[in-house]
Amino acid sequence: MKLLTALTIVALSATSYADTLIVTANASSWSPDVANCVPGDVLRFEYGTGYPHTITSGTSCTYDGLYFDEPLNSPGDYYEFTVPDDGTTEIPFFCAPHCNNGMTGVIIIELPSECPADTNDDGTVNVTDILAVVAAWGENGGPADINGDGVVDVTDLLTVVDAWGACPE
Ligand SMILES: [Cu+2]
Repeated sequence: MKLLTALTIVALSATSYADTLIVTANASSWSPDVANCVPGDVLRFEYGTGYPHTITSGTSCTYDGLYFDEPLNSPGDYYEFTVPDDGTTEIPFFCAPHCNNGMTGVIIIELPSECPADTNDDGTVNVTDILAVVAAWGENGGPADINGDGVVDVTDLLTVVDAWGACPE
């Protein structure tokens, strides 16, 4: 079982597929103004057009002092923010000069499942999940692609075996 655990850890740790999402500062809006992402993704806030902007975290047009407050003054300016992996699910942001014109947005962070090997979400990792992995063998993605690496294969099977039993509450 130690070997299985080691293999699973290797498989899981090799599966950070960070994306970069561009958020553009327009004259008085962000596009997109809702940025859906997962922890580890990079948000790249870019100057697009209009008068100088800022990318500032917080609500009610007030910097929260938590994440960022950076200028986006002219073409070529950008600020990159790595989405935190601390359980945060929402980070509101705005542009200070244009916040009152509605230049606001929000980062929505989808947290990873606590029990990814539970392919059918019934609260238990059991033979049903083994069968789901076998049935989806070789497919690209889907719930049986437990480690999210784009293919259902032996690492997913090992993850099921290693997570056998009830999911953590
Ligand atoms: Cu602005």
